[in-house]
Amino acid sequence: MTQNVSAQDARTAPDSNPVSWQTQDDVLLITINNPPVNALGHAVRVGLIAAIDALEADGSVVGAVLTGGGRAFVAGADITEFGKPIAEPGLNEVIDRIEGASKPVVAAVNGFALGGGLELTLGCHARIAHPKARVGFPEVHLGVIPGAGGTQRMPRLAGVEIAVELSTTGKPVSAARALSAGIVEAVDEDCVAAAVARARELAAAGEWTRVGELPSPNVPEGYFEAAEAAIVARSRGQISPLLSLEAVQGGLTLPFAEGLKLERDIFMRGLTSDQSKGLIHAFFGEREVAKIPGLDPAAKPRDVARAAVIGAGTMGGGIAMCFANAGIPVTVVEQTEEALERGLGLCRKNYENSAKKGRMTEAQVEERMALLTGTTDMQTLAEVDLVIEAVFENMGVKKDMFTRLDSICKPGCVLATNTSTLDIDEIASVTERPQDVVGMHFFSPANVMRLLENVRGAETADDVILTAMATGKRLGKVSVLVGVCDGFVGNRILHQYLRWASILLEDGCMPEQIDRVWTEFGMPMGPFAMSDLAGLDVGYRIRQEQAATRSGNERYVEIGDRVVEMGRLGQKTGGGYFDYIEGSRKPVPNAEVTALVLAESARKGIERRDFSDEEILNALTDLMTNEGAKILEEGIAMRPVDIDITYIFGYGYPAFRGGPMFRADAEGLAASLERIEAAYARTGDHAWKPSALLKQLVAEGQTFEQWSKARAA
Ligand code: 3H9
Repeated sequence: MTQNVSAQDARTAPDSNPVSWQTQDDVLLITINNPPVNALGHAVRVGLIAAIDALEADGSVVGAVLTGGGRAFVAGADITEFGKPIAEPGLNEVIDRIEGASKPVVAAVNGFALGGGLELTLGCHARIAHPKARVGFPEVHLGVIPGAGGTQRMPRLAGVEIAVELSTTGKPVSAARALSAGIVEAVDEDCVAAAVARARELAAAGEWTRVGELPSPNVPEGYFEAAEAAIVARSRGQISPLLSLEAVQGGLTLPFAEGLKLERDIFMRGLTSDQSKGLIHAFFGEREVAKIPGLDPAAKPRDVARAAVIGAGTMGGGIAMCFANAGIPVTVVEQTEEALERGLGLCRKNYENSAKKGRMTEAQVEERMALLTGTTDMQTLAEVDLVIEAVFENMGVKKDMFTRLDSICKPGCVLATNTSTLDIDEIASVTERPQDVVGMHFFSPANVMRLLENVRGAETADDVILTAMATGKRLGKVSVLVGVCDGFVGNRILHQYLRWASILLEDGCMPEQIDRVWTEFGMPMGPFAMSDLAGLDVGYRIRQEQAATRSGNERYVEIGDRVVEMGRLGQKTGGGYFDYIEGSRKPVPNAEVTALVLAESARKGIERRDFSDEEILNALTDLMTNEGAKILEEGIAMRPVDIDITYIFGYGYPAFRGGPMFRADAEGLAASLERIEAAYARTGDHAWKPSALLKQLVAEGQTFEQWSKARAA
């Protein structure tokens, strides 16, 4: 017997058939088929209720197995339904029906069971996972908490520690870990067959566990205080992890039904928060940036079976590791054997450190190293499908390199540059194939940072753009496509607020105040600690080179140069703007730097004044808004969401604020423009020249998002 929900549910018969069931002798096999990830949308919930009705009605079956079609069990609630009125039945009602069924229901967790998907398994009477399954509560990443009993059932089933870990970090765990934690009772390659057998066993025994009826576990004294302190320390102002903790803790002393009510209230607090709106924007934005409007629909990414990276420095080595990590053979080219040995040695050291920390096995270290081939012979590049140049940031050097690549690489090979500032079109102009040239700007450390800024030149072919985007995906990156300008999207905006942070120093602030404001906002570090981490000498050298041509009209702050001349180059020399106590990355104010800041203001005859934290935050974020708007009006970024995702994944911008453009919309563009215009009138500085787009949007009463949607329509 095979049936589908649409044929039989009276409440609202959906058009599609996302839940089907069939008998396997005396067990009903219920399958959720709602591609791509089996989210628990309304039709699925209706279908599940109908399936349980069928289980109850069919006297020939003794129990049921619940599984997912495709690669997912269930990825959770349907996030597109968030914020809309809930169409009955809700997920709690579905889980309640399963848990209260008169016959046992066993979950065969065939793939990822996330959020509501994991909660659905907790309503079942036993869980058996495929070895590749992953389970977790990622709700915190959307600004909410598990809202269908997860914070109440998980502690009862597997204990408070794992419930708190899953629901406050949002990180999924493997089937093996789920087994050892007691979340699933077995792991089996054929989890469906094992679940069928288990359902029969439970039916024969005539008893099974309803997790909601288990007693609350005991918790060691002081556990929640310690957990709260740890969450506050790592979540940088994000509230959802604390909300999850509150739900777990609150439920322990309540009857189960009361615990569910508490969880629901806290879930709604999360869902109606601004943070949740920002996080949901970031979730969909991460996926939207992969979609490139306007490309030839027939264009397909080119095959990349073998890649090469030129330069085995920190950047080149990191990029090469990204390829090895993705299982793609990669050739690393250097000028000398020594440089090659040093570079590959660093890659090995990096992998071995990961192995020491238990993040990979020794065998995996060797597997990855085997994918990295070093050479000093450029001719070997004739065989590769994609080359990424990561040599010294100098136009002459890059042009020379691209001339050589043009003569060596096979037709159709993608020629990419990792430049962070230089004009891709000028680089492409030295080749006979500018259509094959593209920017692939990795962020340091390249093997860690998620962002990949792909840069489209004037002549870059559509299939080359798609190759850069697809390669980014294979490397596990979030790729954003941008256009050519100085600094592209990320560093162009960064330059504006770093420069202004220095001006604020001269006008009355100290590095520690500005950095504190920025970290309290949710950034991982302030502008000065970030400069110290990157090293102050590179910027210094560039500024020295630019000195002769610098416009006298641009305000130039010399504090950074003086810090370097004191021998303070940043963390690598033990200090820069700040001191760093050995073994710690925590910045500590330095008395000499404080004196230097005061002396520089005095030397320029500036009367220092106090700045409120709000003034500092407004200055830095208004500059981001204004520069972001200029980037949009020039077409360098296609959509505001491209800027948001660039900042979240490349610069650690707090995802709960949705990104700089999303936040600007939420805070109100009119107020921001008013401050920008006032700053421009006061300073005349080009950074504050109001963006024409920003002025237009304020005049029309529109947001960036509305403008973007209207253009896409
Ligand atoms: C929850 O469960 C709340 C409950 O506790 C309580 C409720 C009362 N809904 O990421 P991909 C789309 S909260 C709707 O590229 P992958 C996604 O937008 C939920 N859509 O695939 C994309 O669409 P498009 C807790 C969803 O293989 C497409 O599916 N769960 C959902 O790289 C493919 O996605 C989560 O937070 C969804 N839940 O990764 C899990 N999930 O093609 C969120 C995905 O149009 N999901 N889509 O761009 C994920 O983490 C990943 O999608 C997953 C697959 C790991 C599952």
